[in-house]
Amino acid sequence: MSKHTNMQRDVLILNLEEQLEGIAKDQFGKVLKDCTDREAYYVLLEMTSRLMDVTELNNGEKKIYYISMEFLIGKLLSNNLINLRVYDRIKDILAKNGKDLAKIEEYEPEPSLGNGGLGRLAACFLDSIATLGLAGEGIGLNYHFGLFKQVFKDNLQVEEKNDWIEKNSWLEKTDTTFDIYFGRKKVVSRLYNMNIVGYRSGVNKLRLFDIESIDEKLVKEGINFDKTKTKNNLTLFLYPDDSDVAGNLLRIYQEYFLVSNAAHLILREQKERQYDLHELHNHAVIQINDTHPTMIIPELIRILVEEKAFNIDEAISVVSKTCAYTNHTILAEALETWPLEYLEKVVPQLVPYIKELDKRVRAKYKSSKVQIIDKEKKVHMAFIDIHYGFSVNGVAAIHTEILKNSELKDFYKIYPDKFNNKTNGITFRRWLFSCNSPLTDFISDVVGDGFKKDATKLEKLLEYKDDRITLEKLDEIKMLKKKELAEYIKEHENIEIDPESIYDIQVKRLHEYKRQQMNALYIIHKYLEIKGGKKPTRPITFIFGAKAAPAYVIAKDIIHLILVLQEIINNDKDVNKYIKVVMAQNYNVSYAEKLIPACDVSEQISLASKEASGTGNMKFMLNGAVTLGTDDGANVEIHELVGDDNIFIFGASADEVIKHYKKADYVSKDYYTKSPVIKEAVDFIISKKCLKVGHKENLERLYNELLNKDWFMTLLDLESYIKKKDEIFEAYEDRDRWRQMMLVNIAKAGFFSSDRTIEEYNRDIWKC
Ligand code: Z57
Repeated sequence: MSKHTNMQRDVLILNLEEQLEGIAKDQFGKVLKDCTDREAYYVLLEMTSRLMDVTELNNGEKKIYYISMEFLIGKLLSNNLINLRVYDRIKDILAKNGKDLAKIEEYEPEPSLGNGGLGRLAACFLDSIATLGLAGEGIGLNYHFGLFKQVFKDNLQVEEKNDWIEKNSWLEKTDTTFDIYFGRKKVVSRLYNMNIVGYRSGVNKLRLFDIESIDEKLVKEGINFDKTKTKNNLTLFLYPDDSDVAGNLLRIYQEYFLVSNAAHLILREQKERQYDLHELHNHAVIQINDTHPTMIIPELIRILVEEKAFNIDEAISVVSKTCAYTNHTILAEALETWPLEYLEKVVPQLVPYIKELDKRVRAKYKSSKVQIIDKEKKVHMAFIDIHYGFSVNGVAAIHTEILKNSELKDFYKIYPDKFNNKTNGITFRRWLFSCNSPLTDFISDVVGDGFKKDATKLEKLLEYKDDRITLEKLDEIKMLKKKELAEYIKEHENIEIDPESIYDIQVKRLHEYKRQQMNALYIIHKYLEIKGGKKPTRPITFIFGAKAAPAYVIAKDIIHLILVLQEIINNDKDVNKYIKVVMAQNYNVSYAEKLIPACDVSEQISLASKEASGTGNMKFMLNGAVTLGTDDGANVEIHELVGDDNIFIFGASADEVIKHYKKADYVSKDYYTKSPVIKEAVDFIISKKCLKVGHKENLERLYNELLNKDWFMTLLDLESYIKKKDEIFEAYEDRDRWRQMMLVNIAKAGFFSSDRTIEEYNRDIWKC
């Protein structure tokens, strides 16, 4: 950091209180004490922006461009204050003025720029890239209504637009605009910047592109709008699909708009720095986040050839050395394949280049399995990335192995050196320091605050594994967080829950492979047991949070079932003393920050082989929850780290599941007929009790799906799930043992810091 900015920063920080009063005076003509919480929020926004403006930009000879359709950044105020090292002082000044930072924060709208794990990962990565002082930026889109807001009506999910952008926000409008062409059709873009400040480090930029000609009035009812008016609708919404991508022209418009802007921005910067474009790979590395930004490859090649006088061989060579691809899923639905016809319609200028790339592959490799354009004239976007990028990475050890040995094995044979694993991580600044300050402070008291820069230092906690006082204190903090959550749920869902009950939490996008339906079947099983006179030792609160893609019918049926169970169980006097169900409305990053610190049992129950990594699993562990899960994604690595004694693993292995798929021998009905426990639970879905408060159509469809399809093998694992879950609830009663498990989980979570992940990306891929 230069002396100049350091000094400016010191001056600001020395006079924080005066500054805040000055801003309050300027903006509202009041002293801070008299400001409303909302006004105080704007004062803090301005203060934080000033501090960021005098923090040095991270710089370097080579820059990382993390291109992604999603950046699920969450609220930024607390995080920015933490990273700028003024959090405690601001808190004190506010307290002196009768204000509570937590209350003020409620007025910050949550940016709605991502669906789930992939978008949240991108946000954690930006935090770590900045923290490690790497020159890097995110490039994405500025969706006006982002992902929909979820409301429950009549036990169903209803989608509303999420109007998150305010005049006064973290977004800075810039003077940068580009002409973006779709064939001969032109759209003018506008760049907005957001500062991403590292923890005790410099700042980077998140670049969000928008269209100048946006028309918010196109949105009439809910989230419906005229899909054809590309010039006015392009950045209205984020596609609400997580993992399954609807084949839709507008999505291709959005993707091309993103990458064409990115290409312009990157090339402009090379020019400003007077770099030779033949050396692009020495000054820029582009990380392609899933296949969504794949068109950056043909787009860059096109520009180099048509505007920078490259010959095609040179262009392909330099672009291939610049681009790296991350795969986040093996679900076939999520691996984008666009009909060539669609691309011809939206981006005709790219098609000759895509055909050229395809031709070169064809000349070299005969196998039909590795061709970019298949027999049905569909373009396999991932195959462009693999042939014409220099790195392919998976997001957890088991996921990368599956890519190499089954899903992408034909490519692994051709390019063994391109494949590498980068197990996901999370930023501890948000998922510990900010959302759980009592735990953070306590850990600092016990082992010092070295873990704040080097997360592996959390392991020092292990020395206190048998220390009663430490273990009791951990439990106290958990109780505090459980009480806070109970209050929040009372206020927001109007449901009363007992902090003495076990909090069992499953929060993540709704998808059949994640198997929320299996959790629901367990709850039915418990309900029937209680009705039959078998009571659990201690009350249990089952908490869910999940949005379903609006077009994903079965996912919405599962939400319906959970809401129906919530109504039946919470209103049944025989039962609600022992179990309760909470379906949190509009689950998002801010809600996660309240749920995760309060969790006892972390539900990570995907069908083995299907969850590429998961990142919620890491956040729960870090906050002292114990995992109930399958050996899938990063659960496998959690399992290895904490050992058999500190995790509850059940169900078929990934190998077994893959075999079932290969042989196509899984018949769900067999499991239903053979097991009375399974039958009873499944039948309850269409029982009179459910039909009374629920909808026949939804419940019957779900019932039939489970019985006749069950593509993600719920019934295969249901019995072992019930058994393990009973076991984990039983284990909770050995309070000393449970506290030890909490401690071990926290102590071993250091590996999952996204700082570690980013160090690995930089060491193996980016080399900045
Ligand atoms: C998404 O959130 C993920 C994968 C996708 O292909 C799409 Br589209 C969206 C998730 C995976 O499902 C998680 O397992 C993973 O942890 C996350 O991406 C980040 O890698």
